Amino acid sequence: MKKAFITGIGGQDGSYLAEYLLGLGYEVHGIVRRNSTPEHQQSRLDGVRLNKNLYVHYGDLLEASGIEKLLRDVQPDEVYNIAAQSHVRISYEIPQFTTQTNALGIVNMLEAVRNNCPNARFYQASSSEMFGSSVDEDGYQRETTPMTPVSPYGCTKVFGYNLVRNYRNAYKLFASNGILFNHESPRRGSNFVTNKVVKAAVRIKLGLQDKLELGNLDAYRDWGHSKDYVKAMHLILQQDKPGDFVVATGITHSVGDMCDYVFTKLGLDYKDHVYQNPKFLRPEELKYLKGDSSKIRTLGWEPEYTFETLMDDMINHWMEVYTK
Ligand code: G4F
Repeated sequence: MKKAFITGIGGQDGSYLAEYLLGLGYEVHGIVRRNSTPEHQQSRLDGVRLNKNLYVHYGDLLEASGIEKLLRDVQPDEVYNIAAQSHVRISYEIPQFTTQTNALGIVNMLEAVRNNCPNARFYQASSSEMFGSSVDEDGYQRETTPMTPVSPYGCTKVFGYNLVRNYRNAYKLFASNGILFNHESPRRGSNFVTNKVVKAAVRIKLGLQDKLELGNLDAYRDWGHSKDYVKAMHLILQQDKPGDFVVATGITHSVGDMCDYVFTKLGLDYKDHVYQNPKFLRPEELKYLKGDSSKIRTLGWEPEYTFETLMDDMINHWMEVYTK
């Protein structure tokens, strides 16, 4: 039985990845940070909580000795580093915490692997936010596109990406980067724009609120479904050699287009309900993302969800929450 170790197992990607790996017959270990409301902390794992092959431990990327001990005891075959301070706008409010978690955290993880399970394969959750203001002439970002990040979060992710490449070359670790474009689902935190919009639109439809405040409606994102993207993470670690892989749908929509799709689907006009609040603008905005994922598609990865079926999944989720 293969063993996987997942940081951030309680999050959107971590929980879908745990379900996927348990389904493939893995023994899955993961860490969650202690907080004062344990009822909510592992709610995304409700579907697999009783699985006898799932082990959830307390841990933190910044608690290096704890990570070292866990990896020494578990001896995983695969390590997925998904934990992060992942909210871009909030990274401007807490840049030091973001840097510690996302940058020092990856140092701690790579050192822990190197010292305790050097044959484990290591996946790093790198991000399209690393590209920042760079777009190739044909309008896509790909593995070769220069990285010019435009947020504290993006800068920390470039650091992690580079360190993974450095440890791969210096210590011959099997360490790979998945450069994932935005990926969403009903499990997305509702302070990210897709779930914020879908949840509010459903509440407006049901008469539970009447307006929605957003930031920039003109930014473009390449949105896929997290369920498809965790399969790419696993695939990246099944290759003969480590490497760096863009994971994206190749289709981009503006935030305004996304609002239009969601509100129209519910029989509403978003222009009657959406207002701009400067509080949700960013000091520097990443304006445009569209990924070329040809490299991973040659390995057999293909998303099952489209933008429309992704949004429909989220609409159905919130409808169920508010009408059951
Ligand atoms: O949903 P978002 O907050 O995602 P963002 O900033 O693109 O980051 C996500 O994707 C990255 C991959 O590229 C990940 F690395 C990262 O961890 C995270 O998962 O914002 C999307 C867009 C932005 O342009 C933002 O300015 O939506 C715009 N937006 C407009 N109004 C808003 C809002 N975003 C949020 N969160 N809240 C708003 O009210």
